Amino acid sequence: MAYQHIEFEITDGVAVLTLNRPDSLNSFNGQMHIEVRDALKQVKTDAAVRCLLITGNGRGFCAGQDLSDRAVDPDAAMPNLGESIEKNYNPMIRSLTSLEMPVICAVNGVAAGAGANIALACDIVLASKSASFIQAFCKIGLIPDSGGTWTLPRAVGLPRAMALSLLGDKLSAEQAEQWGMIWKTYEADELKAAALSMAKQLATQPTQGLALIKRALQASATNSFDEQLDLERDLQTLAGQTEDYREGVSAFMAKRAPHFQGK
Ligand code: T3D
Repeated sequence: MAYQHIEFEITDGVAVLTLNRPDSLNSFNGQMHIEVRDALKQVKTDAAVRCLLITGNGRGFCAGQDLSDRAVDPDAAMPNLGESIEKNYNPMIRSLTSLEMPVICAVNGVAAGAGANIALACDIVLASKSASFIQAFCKIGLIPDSGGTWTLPRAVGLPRAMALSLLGDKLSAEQAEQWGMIWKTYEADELKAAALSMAKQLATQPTQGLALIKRALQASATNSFDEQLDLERDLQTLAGQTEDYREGVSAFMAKRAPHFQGK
């Protein structure tokens, strides 16, 4: 598929998906959803891809839904937002969280509405010091979606999640870093290189093991301690059967660098 609103390339085991509607701060229209869906399918099915990096072009990361696609004319029928979420946003978020590889988000500028929560659905969130996060939904009468009502309280605690969601205030990336909502901030001109370097490094690691770590940590949100112990046993069984585990131990014993193949 030829892309109009995203850029997508795969190099050295890393897929880089760049949102590319900078004039509207990379907000999502229907075509962009189709393109992101297509790219995520490639990431999932191409065995050569071992890490995904998502970022945006221009001064914003993503301003959520393109509001110019939403009817506000009093004579027009109201859009069914539930349908939009069911068809577009939820499958995208589920694709990201279930990808069996690390997903890095490099937030290059403002991340508002669904844009903020797409970032929070990624495994490691890096941001430019000039970036910000806005749960903008309340300003237009909506509720946080794209998983935000689940990820945000877990990332920052209920009191902060509640205030961010009810007030719609801008949270600076540096404050988000201090709160532990994201991993790290960088100077604006260093962000993309740092994110790519991290992605390339992760793409050389035991991909299946990393995917199992991701699965275990995600499950911890709803499991009891006992259930989590059982899950660790089961996932460690799987991890212990990978070629990369064998290689990791062999390399350690031989005092050489490991060469992981993601198998
Ligand atoms: O509808 C469904 O399917 C349900 C799902 C909903 C998910 C959602 O994401 S709902 C939330 C939608 N997003 C927002 O409410 C955020 C709207 N944007 C803003 O509040 C502000 O743009 C920002 C705080 C993000 C940034 O402000 P600022 O002052 O830095 O930039 P700006 O001037 O407002 O925006 C720059 C341009 O981008 C501007 O266009 P122009 O005037 O230069 O031609 C602006 O209209 C455009 N833009 C920004 N966000 C959107 C947008 N155009 C369409 N849709 C947007 N979401």
